[in-house]
Amino acid sequence: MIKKIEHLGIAVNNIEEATKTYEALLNSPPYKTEIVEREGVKTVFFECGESKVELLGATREDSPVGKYLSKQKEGIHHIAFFVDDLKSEMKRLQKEGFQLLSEEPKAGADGKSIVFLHPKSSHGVLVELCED
Ligand code: CMX
Repeated sequence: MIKKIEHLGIAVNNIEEATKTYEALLNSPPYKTEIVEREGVKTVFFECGESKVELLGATREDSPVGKYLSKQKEGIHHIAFFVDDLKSEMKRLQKEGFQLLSEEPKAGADGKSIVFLHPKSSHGVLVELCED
Protein backbone atom coordinates (compact mmCIF):
# COMPACT_ATOMS: atom_id res chain seq x y z
CA MET A 1 0.00 0.00 0.00
CA ILE A 2 1.20 3.56 -0.72
CA LYS A 3 1.54 5.22 2.69
CA LYS A 4 2.79 8.77 2.17
CA ILE A 5 4.94 11.08 0.09
CA GLU A 6 8.42 10.06 1.24
CA HIS A 7 10.30 12.81 -0.55
CA LEU A 8 10.39 15.22 -3.45
CA GLY A 9 13.50 15.03 -5.63
CA ILE A 10 14.78 18.37 -6.94
CA ALA A 11 17.39 18.42 -9.70
CA VAL A 12 19.89 21.26 -9.27
CA ASN A 13 22.83 22.61 -11.25
CA ASN A 14 25.02 23.46 -8.27
CA ILE A 15 24.43 21.21 -5.28
CA GLU A 16 26.56 23.24 -2.85
CA GLU A 17 24.65 26.44 -3.65
CA ALA A 18 21.29 24.62 -3.56
CA THR A 19 22.18 23.06 -0.19
CA LYS A 20 22.70 26.53 1.28
CA THR A 21 19.40 27.71 -0.22
CA TYR A 22 17.38 24.79 1.16
CA GLU A 23 19.12 24.98 4.53
CA ALA A 24 17.94 28.60 4.74
CA LEU A 25 14.46 27.76 3.44
CA LEU A 26 13.84 24.84 5.79
CA ASN A 27 15.79 26.44 8.64
CA SER A 28 17.58 23.15 9.26
CA PRO A 29 20.79 21.53 7.98
CA PRO A 30 20.71 18.41 5.78
CA TYR A 31 20.78 15.10 7.68
CA LYS A 32 22.56 13.16 4.96
CA THR A 33 24.72 13.56 1.86
CA GLU A 34 25.35 10.55 -0.34
CA ILE A 35 26.77 9.74 -3.76
CA VAL A 36 24.89 6.97 -5.61
CA GLU A 37 27.41 5.91 -8.28
CA ARG A 38 25.00 3.66 -10.20
CA GLU A 39 22.60 6.60 -10.69
CA GLY A 40 25.40 9.13 -11.31
CA VAL A 41 24.02 11.41 -8.65
CA LYS A 42 24.99 13.29 -5.50
CA THR A 43 22.09 13.57 -3.08
CA VAL A 44 21.50 15.85 -0.10
CA PHE A 45 18.54 15.07 2.17
CA PHE A 46 16.57 17.43 4.39
CA GLU A 47 13.81 16.44 6.79
CA CYS A 48 10.52 18.27 6.39
CA GLY A 49 7.96 16.94 8.88
CA GLU A 50 7.08 13.37 7.89
CA SER A 51 8.53 13.90 4.42
CA LYS A 52 11.89 14.85 2.98
CA VAL A 53 13.43 16.99 0.31
CA GLU A 54 16.17 15.36 -1.78
CA LEU A 55 18.49 17.60 -3.79
CA LEU A 56 19.98 15.85 -6.80
CA GLY A 57 23.16 16.95 -8.53
CA ALA A 58 24.58 15.00 -11.49
CA THR A 59 28.02 13.43 -11.13
CA ARG A 60 28.00 12.42 -14.83
CA GLU A 61 26.46 14.15 -17.84
CA ASP A 62 25.04 10.84 -19.14
CA SER A 63 23.23 10.02 -15.87
CA PRO A 64 19.41 10.45 -15.63
CA VAL A 65 19.80 13.73 -13.71
CA GLY A 66 22.64 14.90 -16.00
CA LYS A 67 20.47 14.27 -19.09
CA TYR A 68 17.49 15.94 -17.41
CA LEU A 69 19.47 19.09 -16.58
CA SER A 70 20.94 19.27 -20.06
CA LYS A 71 17.41 19.37 -21.53
CA GLN A 72 15.45 21.39 -19.01
CA LYS A 73 15.80 23.87 -16.18
CA GLU A 74 16.45 22.77 -12.61
CA GLY A 75 13.34 21.96 -10.58
CA ILE A 76 11.18 19.09 -9.33
CA HIS A 77 12.56 15.88 -10.85
CA HIS A 78 10.46 13.18 -9.15
CA ILE A 79 7.98 12.39 -6.42
CA ALA A 80 8.70 9.41 -4.19
CA PHE A 81 5.97 7.42 -2.43
CA PHE A 82 6.71 5.25 0.58
CA VAL A 83 5.21 1.76 0.30
CA ASP A 84 4.99 -1.00 2.89
CA ASP A 85 5.45 -3.85 0.40
CA LEU A 86 7.37 -2.83 -2.73
CA LYS A 87 7.05 -6.12 -4.63
CA SER A 88 3.29 -6.31 -4.20
CA GLU A 89 2.89 -2.63 -5.26
CA MET A 90 5.06 -3.35 -8.32
CA LYS A 91 2.77 -6.25 -9.28
CA ARG A 92 -0.36 -4.16 -8.70
CA LEU A 93 0.90 -1.21 -10.77
CA GLN A 94 2.12 -3.47 -13.58
CA LYS A 95 -1.39 -4.97 -13.76
CA GLU A 96 -2.80 -1.41 -13.86
CA GLY A 97 -0.64 -0.76 -16.95
CA PHE A 98 2.11 1.42 -15.45
CA GLN A 99 5.57 1.06 -17.00
CA LEU A 100 8.11 0.05 -14.37
CA LEU A 101 11.68 1.06 -15.16
CA SER A 102 13.18 -2.05 -13.55
CA GLU A 103 11.91 -5.60 -13.06
CA GLU A 104 13.40 -5.83 -9.58
CA PRO A 105 13.81 -3.30 -6.76
CA LYS A 106 17.20 -1.54 -6.74
CA ALA A 107 19.27 -0.13 -3.89
CA GLY A 108 18.58 3.62 -3.79
CA ALA A 109 19.80 6.52 -1.68
CA ASP A 110 19.07 6.79 2.06
CA GLY A 111 18.99 3.02 2.61
CA LYS A 112 15.85 2.46 0.53
CA SER A 113 14.85 -0.20 -2.00
CA ILE A 114 13.40 1.63 -4.96
CA VAL A 115 11.73 1.32 -8.33
CA PHE A 116 10.79 4.10 -10.77
CA LEU A 117 7.73 4.35 -13.03
CA HIS A 118 8.16 5.94 -16.46
CA PRO A 119 6.89 9.57 -16.47
CA LYS A 120 4.77 8.77 -19.54
CA SER A 121 2.76 6.38 -17.31
CA SER A 122 1.93 9.13 -14.84
CA HIS A 123 1.10 12.26 -16.85
CA GLY A 124 4.65 13.57 -17.11
CA VAL A 125 5.74 12.97 -13.50
CA LEU A 126 8.61 10.61 -12.73
CA VAL A 127 7.38 8.48 -9.80
CA GLU A 128 9.60 6.55 -7.39
CA LEU A 129 8.32 3.88 -5.01
CA CYS A 130 10.50 3.22 -2.01
CA GLU A 131 10.61 0.82 0.90
CA ASP A 132 12.86 0.67 3.96
N1 CMX B 1 10.29 13.91 -15.14
C1 CMX B 1 9.42 14.00 -16.17
N2 CMX B 1 9.76 13.65 -17.46
C2 CMX B 1 11.02 13.22 -17.66
C3 CMX B 1 11.97 13.11 -16.63
C4 CMX B 1 11.57 13.48 -15.32
N3 CMX B 1 12.40 13.40 -14.29
N4 CMX B 1 13.14 12.64 -17.16
C5 CMX B 1 12.91 12.46 -18.47
N5 CMX B 1 11.65 12.81 -18.78
C6 CMX B 1 11.00 12.76 -20.09
C7 CMX B 1 11.73 13.64 -21.11
O1 CMX B 1 11.29 14.98 -21.04
C8 CMX B 1 11.37 12.96 -22.43
O2 CMX B 1 10.08 13.34 -22.80
P1 CMX B 1 9.72 13.52 -24.37
O3 CMX B 1 9.87 12.14 -24.97
O4 CMX B 1 8.31 14.01 -24.34
O5 CMX B 1 10.72 14.50 -24.89
C9 CMX B 1 11.30 11.47 -22.04
O6 CMX B 1 11.11 11.43 -20.61
C10 CMX B 1 12.58 10.73 -22.37
O7 CMX B 1 13.64 11.46 -21.81
P2 CMX B 1 15.19 11.27 -22.17
O8 CMX B 1 15.90 12.52 -21.78
O9 CMX B 1 15.35 10.76 -23.58
O10 CMX B 1 15.67 10.23 -21.13
P3 CMX B 1 15.62 8.65 -21.13
O11 CMX B 1 14.46 8.12 -21.91
O12 CMX B 1 16.97 8.14 -21.45
O13 CMX B 1 15.35 8.44 -19.56
C11 CMX B 1 13.97 8.03 -17.72
C12 CMX B 1 14.19 8.92 -18.94
C13 CMX B 1 12.80 8.60 -16.92
C14 CMX B 1 13.64 6.62 -18.20
C15 CMX B 1 15.30 8.04 -16.89
O14 CMX B 1 15.57 9.36 -16.46
C16 CMX B 1 15.26 7.12 -15.68
O15 CMX B 1 15.47 5.92 -15.80
N6 CMX B 1 14.94 7.66 -14.49
C17 CMX B 1 14.90 6.86 -13.26
C18 CMX B 1 16.20 6.90 -12.50
C19 CMX B 1 16.53 8.28 -12.00
O16 CMX B 1 15.89 9.27 -12.33
N7 CMX B 1 17.59 8.35 -11.16
C20 CMX B 1 18.02 9.58 -10.55
C21 CMX B 1 17.46 9.77 -9.15
C22 CMX B 1 18.13 8.83 -8.17
C23 CMX B 1 17.73 9.10 -6.73
O17 CMX B 1 16.65 9.59 -6.46
O18 CMX B 1 18.56 8.78 -5.85
